[in-house]
Amino acid sequence: MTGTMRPQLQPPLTPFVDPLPLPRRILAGQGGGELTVRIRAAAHRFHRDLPESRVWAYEGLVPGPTVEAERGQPVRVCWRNEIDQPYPVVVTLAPAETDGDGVPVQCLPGLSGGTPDPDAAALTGYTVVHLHGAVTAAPSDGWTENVFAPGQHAVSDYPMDQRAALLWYHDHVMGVTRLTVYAGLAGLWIIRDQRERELGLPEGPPFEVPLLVQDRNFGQAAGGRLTGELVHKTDPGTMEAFAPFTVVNGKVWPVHEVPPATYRLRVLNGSNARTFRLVLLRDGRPELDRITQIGTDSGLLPAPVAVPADGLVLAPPSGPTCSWTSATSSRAASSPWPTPQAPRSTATHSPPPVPPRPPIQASSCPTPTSCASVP
Ligand SMILES: [Cu+2]
Repeated sequence: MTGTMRPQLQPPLTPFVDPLPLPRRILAGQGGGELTVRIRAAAHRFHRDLPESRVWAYEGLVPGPTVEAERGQPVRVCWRNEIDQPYPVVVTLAPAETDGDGVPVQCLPGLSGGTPDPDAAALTGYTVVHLHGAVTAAPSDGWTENVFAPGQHAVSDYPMDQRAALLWYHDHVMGVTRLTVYAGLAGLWIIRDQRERELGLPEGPPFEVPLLVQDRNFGQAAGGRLTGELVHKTDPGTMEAFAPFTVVNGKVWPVHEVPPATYRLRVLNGSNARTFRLVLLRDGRPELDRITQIGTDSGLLPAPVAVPADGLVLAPPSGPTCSWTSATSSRAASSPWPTPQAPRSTATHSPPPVPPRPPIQASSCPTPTSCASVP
């Protein structure tokens, strides 16, 4: 058993030290429903104590900007493929399913004796974008073979003729979607409508909080130090990666301090395979009476329902919405590691919320005649 395959009983990264990032917003209506999203190679820091990781990401951001659209107002997106760097993730198959102590090697940092997959390293940045959950005509639906190369772009028309919901957009290339989404190609998309607005739910920051939950793994140097290089590791018995670090809005185990209020959490599990069970805790104990599920993948539920006593199960990819009345600070995601001490309550003297960043102005798209043809 090598050092890298020893079970890690303490998290190798300190939880709850990075502030929860709120994804940048694009209000589609501000640009007349036309916008351009660049698909780029970039650097991203997943945790305070990690070096920067190389990623492929929409606008170079992990997660990509959240597009906010209105029912009945079509959106045209010009997806520009500007990827100019090699595939940023080390893909590997570890030689064993478990280490000498019975711990799945997938749940350990580093390569666990696996060698880098040369086929993954050779990915050239072909892309296609699928808006998951949208009612979309075939030419704009991001089918897996409708790829376009670096230097090309594709235009997609989204009618937005469906009820309010939380969707997400992600890469969808045939056979390698798990790898390209893992590299960072994912972002949220919110549809709003009048019916939902009549309910008076929180809309936008600070009381509507999008949470894109994913699991990620990182390389490990000889001394055990994490390198920041993204690692996608499977083992001989499992086709999918179950990575050990829970990443929310691009940060490992972030923390979000909030003043007492009612919050709307828009949660989406964008992992390849991992299922999460979300529980609202105070001092390590569930607080079921202060959180209610009001929505699911395709929009609002007919009526609010209580969150189950053992938590809200979130299979990938799925996106329930919860309304949460807060009297203290929140933790954005659970971790596979022992839970550290709960923070002290900040119920009545919380700092004011960080002012939200201004939304990105939607920019116009090239005329369709100048665009790559999408079969
Ligand atoms: Cu999808």
